[in-house]
Amino acid sequence: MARCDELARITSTPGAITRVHLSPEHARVNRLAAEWMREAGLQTRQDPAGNQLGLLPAADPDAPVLMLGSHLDTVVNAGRYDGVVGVLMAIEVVRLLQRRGGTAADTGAPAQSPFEFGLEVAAFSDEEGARFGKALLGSSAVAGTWDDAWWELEDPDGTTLREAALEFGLDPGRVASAARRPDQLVGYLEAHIEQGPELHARGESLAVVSSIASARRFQLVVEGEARHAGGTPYDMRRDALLGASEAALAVERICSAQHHIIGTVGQFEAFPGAMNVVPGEARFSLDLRGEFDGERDRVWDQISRELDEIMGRRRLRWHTREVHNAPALFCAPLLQDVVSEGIRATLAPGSRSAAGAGAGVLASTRVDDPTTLFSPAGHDGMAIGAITDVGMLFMRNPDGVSHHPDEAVSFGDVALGIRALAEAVAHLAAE
Ligand code: HGY
Ligand code: MN
Ligand code: MN
Ligand code: MN
Repeated sequence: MARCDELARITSTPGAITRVHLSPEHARVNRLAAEWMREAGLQTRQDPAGNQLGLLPAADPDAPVLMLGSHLDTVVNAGRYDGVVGVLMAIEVVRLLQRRGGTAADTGAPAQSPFEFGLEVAAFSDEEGARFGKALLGSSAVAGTWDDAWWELEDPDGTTLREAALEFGLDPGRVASAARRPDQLVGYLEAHIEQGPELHARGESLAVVSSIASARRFQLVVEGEARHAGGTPYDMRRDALLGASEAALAVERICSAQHHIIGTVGQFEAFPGAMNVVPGEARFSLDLRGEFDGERDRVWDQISRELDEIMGRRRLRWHTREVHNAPALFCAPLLQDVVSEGIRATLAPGSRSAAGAGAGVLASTRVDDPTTLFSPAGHDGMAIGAITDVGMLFMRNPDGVSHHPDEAVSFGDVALGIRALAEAVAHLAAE
């Protein structure tokens, strides 16, 4: 956990944690992660998309690899475990498996995977999309789903993704070489804190993830007319901020009436932004998620119709630009199975790690039939799922606080998670 704290100190906002794509902080955490990967006997490289990778090859260097990892970038004013703890756990799992398989570098044997497949740790860049709006840039490059139109995406300072990549030392022309072929991967496993209250409420440590919510992100613009705040009677106003405010409340009303549909307005601005001017323009974001793409899209159509009604009634105009669209990801049954087996083996009464876990965890966690959760939070598996099977393990996150400095996870749950993930990999190898 000390390493989570060490990474948390690498931030562009002293006193808070903010580490966005292709920033100097991104370069520093990649270097640090690479150092820890090499300590664990991995061969490290940064790929042309800015992902930091660590490989433990199988005896057959052409064998496919099982990828394990998460992301090192953060949202603005983030917690210190989202993504980060999953990358560090992946390094520990690979270290543990070498020891178990007798192939640890310090045994004098060549550092190699004890299985027929290799093991590769991925520290993806830009899972959050905090800088350019489009999320999953790093994992999309590995999945071979990169879209060259993304190079023109701009950050709030007007820097394009291409300019930022060149400044970071990447060659945009080589991004396609980050892509893997499906036959090069056995699968992808990710451990992540649950970014919700379920496990905490159930008093359980670990869960299998069944699927990851589909996500669409929009930037919306409402156009009215800037007028004098004093001299303009209400019946002559076309107040863009009030139209956008009604729209944000409509998103909450419509989404909260659905199951597993979540809509959030996270960014909201009024222009010209003067105290004595009726806002002539408002801009706001919409993050819309659903367990199933079709349901999510139906709700987007419903929201769009409601915005037409609101803006029509207020004599306003609105338009939108979609900046991110990721379909729902359903975790592969086999990988759900091995993660379940990993939890069972870890928490089975009498197992060493169970003893360490303490009676509280044992009493509550359903060892025989581990809890399976839908993930309303997005993860890199949504991109990697384009080329290989995805499995995820959740660890309890007290109160479910995330994307906030109070984000937490217990050392005990992380220790159980490392063992469960290692058991899952061993189980996969035995399949
Ligand atoms: O936004 C999400 O759900 C994830 O944390 N990137
Ligand atoms: Mn996140
Ligand atoms: Mn995350
Ligand atoms: Mn099995």
